[in-house]
Amino acid sequence: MVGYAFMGAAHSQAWRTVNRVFDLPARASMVAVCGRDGAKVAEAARRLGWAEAVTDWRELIARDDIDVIDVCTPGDSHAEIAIAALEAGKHVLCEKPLANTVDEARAMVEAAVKARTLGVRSACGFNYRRVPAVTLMHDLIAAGRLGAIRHVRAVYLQDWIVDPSFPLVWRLQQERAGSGALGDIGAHIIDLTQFVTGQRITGVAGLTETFIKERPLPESSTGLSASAGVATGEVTVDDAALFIARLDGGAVATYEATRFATGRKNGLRVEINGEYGSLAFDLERLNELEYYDATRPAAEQGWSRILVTEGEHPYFGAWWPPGHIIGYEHSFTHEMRDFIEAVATGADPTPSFEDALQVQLVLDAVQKSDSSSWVSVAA
Ligand code: SOE
Repeated sequence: MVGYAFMGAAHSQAWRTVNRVFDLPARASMVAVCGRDGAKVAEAARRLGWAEAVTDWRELIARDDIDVIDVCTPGDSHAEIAIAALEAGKHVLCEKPLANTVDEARAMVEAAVKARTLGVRSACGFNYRRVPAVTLMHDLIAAGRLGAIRHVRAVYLQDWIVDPSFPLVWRLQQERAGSGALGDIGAHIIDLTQFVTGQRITGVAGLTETFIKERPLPESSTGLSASAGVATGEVTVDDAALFIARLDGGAVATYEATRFATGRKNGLRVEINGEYGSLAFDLERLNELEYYDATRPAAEQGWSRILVTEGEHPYFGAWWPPGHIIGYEHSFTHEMRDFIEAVATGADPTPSFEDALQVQLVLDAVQKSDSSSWVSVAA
């Protein structure tokens, strides 16, 4: 694994757990973790359960005892690491968004396509697909339970940078992160809604906003927390991004991704309205799926809450008895489960780099459309 901050910790938890919960055709062994600071990465290896710590990712891809490279670094190094790893014959799991630009994402797809012909696999880590309630949402829609999809309504709301004195961490720097709320959390709802509906976004009209244009430079930072220094710097990404979209199956959609939704910590909500009913998911209640079945007699219609913890539900059979709920980290365990199974059986894991490139194209389209078709209202 390359990188060991927030996503590195989440992935490590999943690698530690996956073979203890799921019966799989191969076992993950946590050979080595890489980070630039020798002392810090050694401490992270001990804490997260990696046998060794190294400071140059090239060392990892040169080793014969490593089959998989898990890329958990900021977006500016995804392309270089993933492409080199694929060329060295390593299977690659890369955090989202796939890259910082469409060009980088295209180069990654090219490497992935070449590697695939040699049996070398790759996937992008859109973990929320693997929340059982989200997978169930996908399965119900694929089974035709909603009929034609009319509306997709998706929001991803956070508030961790509302305070203007919160430092300018890498997620707020365009050269490191590519974009702001748009790529970091907007990418999740783009992937999730396209996954559950089976439809792809064909066009968008969007707007982005950066509310706080200058922030103190960080003195230190880990994950989403940081301490501020005295000097300041320019915020070069969006704080919020909103867009409308059309999907190729005829649905229309609204999306909102923001880090300024005061009081909303990690509020990912999606509602799908179809011909025969609706489904709704809220990450803050991730064991539940809301279902409105409009095919029932009028007198019996109403929203129902499915507690997605039955053995019959996606992934759940391997966990606990019904009603014994799971959380955020389990989505990563499921991601590793599916990745290991695909790699070990010679199949292509999903979402592929091609799927992730398509998300990148949507992000790019939103940025390009930003305010370009804006119509001012007369005073
Ligand atoms: C920060 O906004 C973040 O950690 C994202 O980078 C993750 O992808 C998301 O799952 C939670 O929020």
